[in-house]
Amino acid sequence: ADIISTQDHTVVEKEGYLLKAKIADGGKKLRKNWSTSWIVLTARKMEFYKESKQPALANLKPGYKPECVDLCGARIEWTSEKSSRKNVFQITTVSGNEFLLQSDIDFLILDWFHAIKNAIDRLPKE
Ligand code: I3P
Repeated sequence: ADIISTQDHTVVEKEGYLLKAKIADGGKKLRKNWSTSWIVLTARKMEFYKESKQPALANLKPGYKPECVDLCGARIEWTSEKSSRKNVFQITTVSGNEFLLQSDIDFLILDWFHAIKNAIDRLPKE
C-alpha cells in the first residue's frame, strides 16, 4: 500500500539554522531581537525551534512548543530596508506576524527563500 503520500503535510521539506527576528505580532510592531533558530519547513508551515546543539532533545521538553508559522496566504520578499544585515527576507502571515530571516551564506539563504516561496505558491491563498 502507498503509505507515504505526497499529500502528507508533515513531510519535512527543509530544515536548518538561520538567524530570525520577529518584528510584528498580529500587526503590532515588536522590538527587533535576532536569534539563531532551528527551522523546519513542511508543506503548510514553518516551525521555529530554540537554538540548541541537540534541538530534537532540548525542544522536546514537556510543554515546549515551537513558534509555528502558517504559510497559507503568506507573503515572502527580500528586504534591504528593514535591517543593516545582508541577505534578509521577510515573511508576512495572514494573521499579521512578520519575521525576518538572514544568513551571511548566499547559497544557503537563496535555498531557503526558494523553498519557502515554492511552498507558499503551492498553497491555496484562502
Ligand atoms: C537593535 C539591534 C539590531 C538592529 C536594530 C537595532 O538594537 O542592534 O541588531 O537590527 O536596528 O535597533 P537593540 O538591540 O538596542 O534593540 P539589524 O541588526 O537588523 O540592523 P534597527 O533599529 O535599524 O532595526
